[in-house]
Amino acid sequence: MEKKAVIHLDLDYFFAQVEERKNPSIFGKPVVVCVYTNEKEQKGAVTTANYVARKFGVHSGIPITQAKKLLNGKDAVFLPANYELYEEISYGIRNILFNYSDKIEQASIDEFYIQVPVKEGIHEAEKIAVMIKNEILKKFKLTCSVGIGPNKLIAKIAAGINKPDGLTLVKEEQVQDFLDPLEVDRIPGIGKKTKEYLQSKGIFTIKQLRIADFAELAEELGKKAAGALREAANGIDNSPVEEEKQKQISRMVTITDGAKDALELEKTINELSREIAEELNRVEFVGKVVGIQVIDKDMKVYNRSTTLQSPTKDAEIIAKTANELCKKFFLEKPIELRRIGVRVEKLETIKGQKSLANF
Ligand code: TTP
Ligand code: MG
Repeated sequence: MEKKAVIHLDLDYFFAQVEERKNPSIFGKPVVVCVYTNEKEQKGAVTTANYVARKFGVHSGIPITQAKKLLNGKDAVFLPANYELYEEISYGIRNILFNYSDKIEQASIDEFYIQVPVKEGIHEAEKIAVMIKNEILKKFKLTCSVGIGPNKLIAKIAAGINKPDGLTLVKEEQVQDFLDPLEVDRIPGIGKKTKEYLQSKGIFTIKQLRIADFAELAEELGKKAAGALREAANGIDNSPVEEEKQKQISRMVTITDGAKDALELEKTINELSREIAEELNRVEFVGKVVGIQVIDKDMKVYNRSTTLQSPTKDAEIIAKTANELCKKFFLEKPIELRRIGVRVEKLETIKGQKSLANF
């Protein structure tokens, strides 16, 4: 059987880090990203805070009023959450990952599992993780933390060990030594309540959980929950990386200074469209939506798309549609372009389409 490793990737203080990149002058200050329920009274909750703010006790979920008290006189910056931007970046990161593996599971807006084949050993996965980290840093100027392990559980726990900008590799034979000294709430799913319950039984570390009296735990937590805890404490996790069906094919390039005029841009778009059409042909898909992604010099991301009359894999149709979108975009927003991408979405198999046509 082919050997595999799992990489878990989690962006560091995601919303707040994006805000720091967008506005470098706030770097170094406590930054708190908020969702306001009442704009006037500035009430609501903290979505996340950067590490400077966390030092003062601010974290996800606390009321904004409490964060303001904790950061009183600290020159803190409170910003409203800009979900559209975070979604765009999340989408861009997901696209990067598809260059390294087609087995990707997105677990949240800033967390991904990536399954990679390793023939020679898990160090191959480490190399891939380093390349991914570098590419995310280069394209989005964002750091993330990655964990590499024989399964999803170990990869996820490992990713949380050295934040921010961490990389933690756990080989199969190291799993138990890695887990044993950790506190029980490193296991995903163990929240405050379970932690307190376990502590009341004298169970603080994963090792203590591993050797605890299972019958006693099962009696109080239920057999299923206790069984899950025991498996986790032993580093066992057989859940697969839930591969999503490929929803889109996209290509993107950085625009150098020489390629700023419309004609050069058109050539670039034609080339990207040709590459996408080749890929569509290879995987035998057609797509109904053609989109462009435009990133400006400040990293701001814009997406525009059009639904076609019928699905296509034709380079010329893709190019024509993308060029029209692009012209329209620049008329409406004359930005300084850094990167341009073309994508085809709402993919369906050619076979499926044929049978539909036959029907
Ligand atoms: P997390 O990855 O949990 O947190 P984070 O990226 O801010 O920090 P860390 O470095 O510890 O990974 O969540 C990702 C984003 O999801 C976070 O930036 C904001 C949002 N979020 C909320 O809106 N509410 C919440 O309660 C949590 C936990 C996160
Ligand atoms: Mg995160």
